[in-house]
Amino acid sequence: MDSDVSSKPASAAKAWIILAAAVLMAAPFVVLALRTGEASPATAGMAWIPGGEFTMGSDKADEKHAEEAPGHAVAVKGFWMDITEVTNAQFKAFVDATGYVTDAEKDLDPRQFPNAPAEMLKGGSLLFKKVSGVNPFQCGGGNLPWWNFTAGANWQHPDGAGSSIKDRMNFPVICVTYKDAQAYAKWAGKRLPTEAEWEFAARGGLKDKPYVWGDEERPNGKIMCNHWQGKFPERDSGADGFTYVAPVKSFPPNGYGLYDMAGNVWEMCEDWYGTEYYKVSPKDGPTGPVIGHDPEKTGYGQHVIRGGSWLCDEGYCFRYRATARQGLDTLTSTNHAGFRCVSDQPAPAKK
Ligand SMILES: [Ca+2]
Ligand SMILES: [Ca+2]
Repeated sequence: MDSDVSSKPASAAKAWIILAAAVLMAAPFVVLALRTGEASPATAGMAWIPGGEFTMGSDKADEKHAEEAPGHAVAVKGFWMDITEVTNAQFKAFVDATGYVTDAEKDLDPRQFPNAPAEMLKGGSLLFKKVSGVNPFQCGGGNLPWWNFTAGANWQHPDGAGSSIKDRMNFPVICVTYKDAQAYAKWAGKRLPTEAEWEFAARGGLKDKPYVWGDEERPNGKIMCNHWQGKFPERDSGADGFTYVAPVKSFPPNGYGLYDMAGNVWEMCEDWYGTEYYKVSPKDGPTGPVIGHDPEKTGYGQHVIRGGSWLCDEGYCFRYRATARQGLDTLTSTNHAGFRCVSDQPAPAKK
């Protein structure tokens, strides 16, 4: 009995000593991490993007990519950015913690869409399917035959009902909408990047380069991102190693340590999409047009997506370039668009 009584304070004291020793041992590493500007827990998996002035967009844009012109001076403040696209594992953690249900998992309200056929009101996403004998340049607007609304396709079942992400936890989450991306960002204590922040970060410290890695599309013959090789939308040779979404970090990072800023999946930005916005954009911290309504395409507006995807070929899309931009219908989820987040946590201490 005596030994029991005396051992309790003794073991408690021992535990405290071990704890204190652990804290003391860890302290130098914490101090070192702060000094060298490494991420704190709030910025784990993120890189500090220092901010600065740059030329956003390009004066060299051809008529197929006129929305990238004109090149114009923009300044952004420093911020943290996820080094990868948000993965299925990360998105699952959010859903597990909150019970969040994505847009693609919900049926639409027929009162809200009285003219839509019943099959279009089921929850689902747009999935890409190869099509033969089509000239993509002759397609446009709502007539893109390689997109198929697939009921039952959502982030957990990205190839449709019965498919699974079990073996794709390090792939970017897809089949989510802008609203889903915003909800994730809020839960994570982060936000979506503005389009200007995204482009500044994508350039990785390089100046006026067409690609996020430099001047040449294939330096020394090497394909630098996950995109489409071959005749779109018919045949993808997969010369880059992938004919679908790739796991994040499958290609080298840019100058800021960010992966897949070109290709893999398009990345949603906070801004509404405006094809003419660069003509009127302010210089300091632009946040996009007030209304991104594009009546040619949709009545519901579009948000900016950046970086291109595994579906971008060299001839038709060609949007795995630093200045490329596109709009995505705000209510639409697809299997070529995801997102990454940024954070306004304090800048790392100077070395
Ligand atoms: Ca590919
Ligand atoms: Ca990407």
